[in-house]
Amino acid sequence: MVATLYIDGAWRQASDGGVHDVHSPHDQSVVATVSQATQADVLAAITAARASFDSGVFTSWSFAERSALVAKIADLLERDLKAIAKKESDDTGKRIIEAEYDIADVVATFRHFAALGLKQHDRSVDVGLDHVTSKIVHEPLGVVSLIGPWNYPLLQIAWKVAPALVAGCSFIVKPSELTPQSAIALMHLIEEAGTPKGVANLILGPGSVVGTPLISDSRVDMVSFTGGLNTGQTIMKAAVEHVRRLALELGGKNPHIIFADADIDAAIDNAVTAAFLHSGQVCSAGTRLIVQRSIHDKVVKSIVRRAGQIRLGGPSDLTAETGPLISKSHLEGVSKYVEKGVAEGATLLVGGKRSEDPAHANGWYYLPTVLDNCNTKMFCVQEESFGPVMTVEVFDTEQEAIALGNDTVFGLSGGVWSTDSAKAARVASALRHGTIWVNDFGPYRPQAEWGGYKQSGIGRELGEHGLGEYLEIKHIWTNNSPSKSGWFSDRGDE
Ligand code: TXE
Repeated sequence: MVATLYIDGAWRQASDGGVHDVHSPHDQSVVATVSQATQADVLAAITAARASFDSGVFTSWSFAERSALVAKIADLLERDLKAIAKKESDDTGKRIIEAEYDIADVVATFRHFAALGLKQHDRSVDVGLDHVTSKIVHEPLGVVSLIGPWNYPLLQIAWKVAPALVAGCSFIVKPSELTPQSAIALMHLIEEAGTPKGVANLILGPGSVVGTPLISDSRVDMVSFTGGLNTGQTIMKAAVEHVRRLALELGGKNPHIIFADADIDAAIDNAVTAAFLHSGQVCSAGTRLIVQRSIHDKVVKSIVRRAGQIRLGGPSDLTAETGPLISKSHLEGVSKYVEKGVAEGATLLVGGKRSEDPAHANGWYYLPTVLDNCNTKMFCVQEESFGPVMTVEVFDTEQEAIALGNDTVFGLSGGVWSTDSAKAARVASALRHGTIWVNDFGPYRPQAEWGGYKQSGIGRELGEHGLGEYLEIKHIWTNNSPSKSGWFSDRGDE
């Protein structure tokens, strides 16, 4: 019996007994078999979450008590870090060491929110009247659907689960159907830590089957989603009827600007990492290189050489530097994207095809690819490939660099390299993206907000705002010396 759905404090099989095999992107072997929920299971999970929220079983806990719970989950995650990383590596095909870094980030996320929950969030407002006490208080938002992607499966879910718990929400988590194992492991720890029954629920299955109730049921107060733009738009449409609150992280097409006065060696090295880390399956990947014309040839030549040297390999290949793409359909999508780029005039300098290494024959390996001579009218510059594909554009002036960096519907992140700190600061300020790195690319910390401008999303995760997404704000006005308002005349019984 496969019972990997967690509903109302119990591990259950799907109501129709349905299961789903998870395949390794490295060699297509079956790495796990998990339950595949039905819509009836989703409705049961929503019912459990709603009942637990409305009962007050968790909302009655203080922030400090819920913080202690989240800190305990962090301890348990730390205890099981290697085992969870192995599951995540199996599901995603990423190297074990990378998966271990990711789970360490999950622990840090839980610790951040546990600490944040201890801060005083409520405040008094001076309304200018001695007899009035005015207080702003924060309350749990309600029942939330938490839907995650496959690229950083547990981390993206942790950014939602940890603040939801600290806030006192009840929730239904749905990881990507491609990478469910680490979410199952997390739910076991949430249970072990002593979370009240019905607060945390886990649903597994494809969005096309289990997604609809999660995003449209009237009992769900908010959907927090990380994934593709199209799915985000579907979720927004579903939110209209009940004016449901949303938190969306929808990816990006992130400019990485290198000025001629940059520390070129460091910039090149970071540009390679920014574009090809996790084979480009990173929402903040620096896949749009925007380089000053005078250094274009030098920078691109070096990046092409470095890209051609990147070693691909599976989870246990100790020489590997990055892994496969997540699925066959994603590999096909990336291949078509590159073909389209070449057809619209880009120059293919390296990669542009599947790995021909026999060791990769059964996996979804795509070579690191550089497309030169690109411009903002091109599909390959405007659309996200979510694969190892760097496009190159050139600029002459600072204003041109800024204009190029902002010529996108997305706004998640960007980078700027220059030794002129005033210029770098001007560019950082002018770029309309949620995170800007100056002379760096990629690092983040759970203490700092993360999220997008424009079509990269709505709201922020992490930082302090990342908790605020799961809280309602209430103003309580108390008149300590009641008197008549005197607005309307009292004319007696006339
Ligand atoms: O995402 P989907 P996919 C981008 C990236 C990628 C593209 C598509 O460009 O190529 O999105 O990836 C669930 N109702 N990012 O197809 O489909 C789904 O089951 C409710 C960016 O994998 O959006 C999964 O759990 N849920 C990104 C989650 O949504 C639905 C990370 C994401 O899947 C649903 C991943 C529905 N109707 C991809 N349809 C980032 N921002 O980091 C699907 N889902």
